[in-house]
Amino acid sequence: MALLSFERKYRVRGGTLIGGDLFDFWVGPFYVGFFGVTTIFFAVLGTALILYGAALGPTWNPWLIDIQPPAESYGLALAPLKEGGIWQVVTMCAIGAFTSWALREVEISRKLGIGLHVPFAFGMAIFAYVTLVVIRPVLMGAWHHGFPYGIFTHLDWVSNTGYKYINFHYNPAHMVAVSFFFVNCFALALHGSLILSATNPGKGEVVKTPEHEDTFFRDVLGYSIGTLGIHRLGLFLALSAGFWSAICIVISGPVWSLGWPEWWDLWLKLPIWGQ
Ligand code: 07D
Ligand code: 07D
Repeated sequence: MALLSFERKYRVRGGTLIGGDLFDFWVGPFYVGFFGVTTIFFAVLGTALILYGAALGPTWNPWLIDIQPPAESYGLALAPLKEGGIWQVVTMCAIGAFTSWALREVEISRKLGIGLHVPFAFGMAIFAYVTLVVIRPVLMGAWHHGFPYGIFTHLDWVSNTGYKYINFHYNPAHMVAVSFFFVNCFALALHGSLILSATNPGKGEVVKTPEHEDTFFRDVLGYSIGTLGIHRLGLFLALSAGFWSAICIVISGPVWSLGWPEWWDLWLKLPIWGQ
């Protein structure tokens, strides 16, 4: 079926979460919906505030523009716009825009009658972001602990926060998260190359079936996870990377405030070494 006739069949009203038919229409290829409108609202307001913050700052160099969170003395209170308040409103706008985008994905999935896997997956990225700028700062008692919005300054934050815990590599949840990121790359390399090897043949050759793909892995490893299974595994690996990232940062401070190398001293404190 040509893409356009397929789209015509599925471009029907319904499936919205809020607002009924009010924004249930398309503009060109884009579904609008209530959450499309709220996404645009928050994204435009947030960007305008970043531009305002940039105008107050010393540079228009896009790499160096920097919107800092409030000083620690403001705790969990609202700060004046020019003293971290911009960061606070930008954070609200970012959460508003990301959540609206996820809910727009839910509405589109409902219209198509497909699962909610895509919004769920994006939800994990939102969870990691909210952990960095809301959950951990709240647990530590000050918005100050959120990361600044700037291409280079957010790198400074990651580095400084890492060194506060002496060697962030010793954070066990960071180890799990990093390993998941690495295995994602490994899995995508295997999956992408396998699919291309079977479905993008040389001139004059026929496209091969999934049986060929399964057989390749059975011959190599004795087992093939299968066509559906590989996507389940891929989603699990990707969500795990984001999940363990959120865990590794939320425990840094609220749960463990010493250097991460010291955490491993628990080994020496195990009762089996008892005096
Ligand atoms: C490829 C999907 C497309 C997304 C892209 C990002 C913006 C920001 C903002 C002008 C993989 C678009 C970027 C809209 C413009 C202004 C003010 C996803 C893809 C292309 N980071 N980070 C980058 C964000 C955090 C870290 C690049 C966002 C944490 C390190 C880009 C967030 C920590 C490095 C960027 C966020 C952290 C980067 C490329 C939010 C831990 C790099 C991103 C909302 C997670 C790399 C100069 C990329 C770099 C980089 C954006 C959060 C660490 C600017 C939007 C606080 C160590 N980050 N980041 O490709 O080159 O992602 O930096 O949480 O080395 Mg970051
Ligand atoms: C937060 C992004 C959310 C994005 C959203 C969407 C837009 C729209 C529009 C494109 C989570 C944004 C969308 C803006 C764009 C258009 C049109 C993703 C988020 C909602 N580390 N480390 C991690 C490694 C070191 C440190 C995570 C490796 C050092 C700290 C990951 C190494 C020290 C923190 C990771 C390494 C250190 C982390 C990041 C190697 C510094 C965190 C991934 C090889 C001296 C952060 C939740 C992530 C974290 C984090 C990997 C080294 C410190 C596991 C591979 C030793 C302080 N590090 N790290 O979280 O866990 O993605 O954040 O050396 O806070 Mg680390």
